[in-house]
Amino acid sequence: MGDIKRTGSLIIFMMLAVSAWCDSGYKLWLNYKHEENPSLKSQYAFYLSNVEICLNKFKKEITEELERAAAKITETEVIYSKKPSGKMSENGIIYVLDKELRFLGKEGYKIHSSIHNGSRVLFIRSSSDEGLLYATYELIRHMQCNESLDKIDITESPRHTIRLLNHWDNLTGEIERGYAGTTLWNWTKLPQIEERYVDYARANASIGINGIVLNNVNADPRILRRDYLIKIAALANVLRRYNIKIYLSVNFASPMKPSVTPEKWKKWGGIGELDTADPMDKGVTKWWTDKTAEIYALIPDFGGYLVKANSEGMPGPQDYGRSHADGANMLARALKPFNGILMWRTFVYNTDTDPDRAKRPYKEFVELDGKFDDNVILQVKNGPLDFQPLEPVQPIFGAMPHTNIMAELQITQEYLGHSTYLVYLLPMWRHFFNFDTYCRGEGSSVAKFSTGEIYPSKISAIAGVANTGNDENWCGHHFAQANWFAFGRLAWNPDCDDNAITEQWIKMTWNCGAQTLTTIKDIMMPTWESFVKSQTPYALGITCSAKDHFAPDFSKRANKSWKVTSKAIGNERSSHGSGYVSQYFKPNCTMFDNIETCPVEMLLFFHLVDWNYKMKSGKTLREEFFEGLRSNIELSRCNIALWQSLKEQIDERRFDEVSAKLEKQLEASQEYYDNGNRFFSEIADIYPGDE
Ligand code: GCW
Repeated sequence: MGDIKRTGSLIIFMMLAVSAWCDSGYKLWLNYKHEENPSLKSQYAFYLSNVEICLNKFKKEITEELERAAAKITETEVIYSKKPSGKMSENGIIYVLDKELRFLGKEGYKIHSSIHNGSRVLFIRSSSDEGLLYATYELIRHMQCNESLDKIDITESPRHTIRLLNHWDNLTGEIERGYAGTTLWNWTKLPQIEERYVDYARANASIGINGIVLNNVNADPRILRRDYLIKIAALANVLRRYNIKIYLSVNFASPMKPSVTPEKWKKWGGIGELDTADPMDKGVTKWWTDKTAEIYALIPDFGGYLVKANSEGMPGPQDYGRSHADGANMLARALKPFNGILMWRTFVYNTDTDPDRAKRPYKEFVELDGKFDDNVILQVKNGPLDFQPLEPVQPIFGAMPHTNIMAELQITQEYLGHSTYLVYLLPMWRHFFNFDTYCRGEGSSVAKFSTGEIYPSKISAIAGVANTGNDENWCGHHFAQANWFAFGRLAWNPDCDDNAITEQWIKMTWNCGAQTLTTIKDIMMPTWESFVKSQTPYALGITCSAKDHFAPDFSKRANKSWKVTSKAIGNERSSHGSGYVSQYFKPNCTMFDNIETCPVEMLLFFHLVDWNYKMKSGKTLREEFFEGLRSNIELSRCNIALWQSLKEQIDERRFDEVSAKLEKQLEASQEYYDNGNRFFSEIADIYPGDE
């Protein structure tokens, strides 16, 4: 008997040890864990022992999620109340569809506890099924974060109506700028469904994402072929269960016969029968109308199209002497009868437009204000260049009052160290959202603009370029999961509290221990600023290699992306230079124009500055600049030590994997520094430049 007991305990011990070691990060922030605090554990169990869920279209998903959470957090089963609605006589949770809450919008909800018939009841109310789904994740989040439910009183509604992830996944499997394996979409097996799709949908729903663009903006026309559409429809059936719509990136030349596709687009070909993709051609219009109807017949809640046109070699209306508006409206009209939207990217930088690349998107698009149909949204990258570690806000935000505009942020770390560096992007996005555009006078922040507070008639939407792949932990780096999480939470509400988001992520992903919380926050918070100082000091511009956007290549970028001589460094975009500053509203244009009032972190984006320029710190630019270049090395070292201090608090596998990443990051930081330091001290000092 004793032996059996011992063997049993040994097996349990081994299972626990293996599961502790085996935490692969697959569960992300939905990593439900046993609640350590006995009084909270029994409180949660108490509520979960009497749950009444009204009929709604997500009832199955809500039930399953509550059960999954209960099994781990409280280690109990959810018990469902048999009483009819509102008649509950013991502690419990009641889900109510409540039309009075319509003012919270289609996805808003309320969670509040109250004494009801003498019992403590948690009411989850929404005027919509969607709200009940989102509220469930909020409720579970509270449990994961060790918060009491007894006095809970939350009212929420999303500030962007459309909250998207954009996948840059190719049909061939690889992901453009993806650093976490290959695509999640198994095109060979689809329409067969994999469990991973459900987990992907759950993760997104838990942070409020309600749409995904499935494929790369460098779009392969084959995505619109019927065989692919059938596969996509199967995927849509899974995602719909979590309130997620599918959108597709489409290639403007899709209607063309492959044999007539011009040489420059040969890479793609077309999938149609036409000799042209001219948006004014009747055959082209009909092709898109028919194709769109075919999609909606298969996927009735299809979201719409995303288009990259006349950019980096992609076909577009300008190839036929037509404007962006002509191209966008033609597609928007095909989508209109089905309430679909057309997202048209403003990421263009044709050299003929202006010698200063930063000026090009604004120059091409702002003059088209008012010319786009009402279901067209321009998708605008946060900065004027290209997802650099730091750029000023793209001046198109606020400058097109008669056009729908949405921001495109990048979650995947294309220019921010791929999945080798731990860089937490929330502070970068905060910088973006807080910027005051002054488009309607003071207080016209990007957050207000983006959420439709400034132009309320506009569609409010936001997109983040996804950092997911088929790596077991989804994002390549366990800490890159934080960027996916933070993006979703900001898309839901760009004014939410940064500290709260960060703490939630840490508690949900790792554990609620005080040491874990403070140490991980200390690790994450300075990472973006440090990265900027080392790789894009004072918003200088691109410093990495053109090949991979990772390795350092200061010398190749010098005097192409930015200027440097032995006397000065930067970009002259003031009124004495390219005049880019004039694209901003007053007083931003004058603030950026004057070297003394230009925000220091943006100094080299706007000005060519003498190396001996006195900075606010009292040091010269040269001194500060060189110090900054070292910053990633110092932070990497410090973060290695901080992480090591958590050895006892973190499960073994994830601990080791993060340790290995941090070591790699240190090596990469050293290499970057050496390249920059060598270039600036040995070359720039004697560099003649062109002055
Ligand atoms: O920065 C560039 C990237 C391309 C990307 C492009 C874009 C999808 O290097 O890989 O293409 O931006 O945003 O269209």
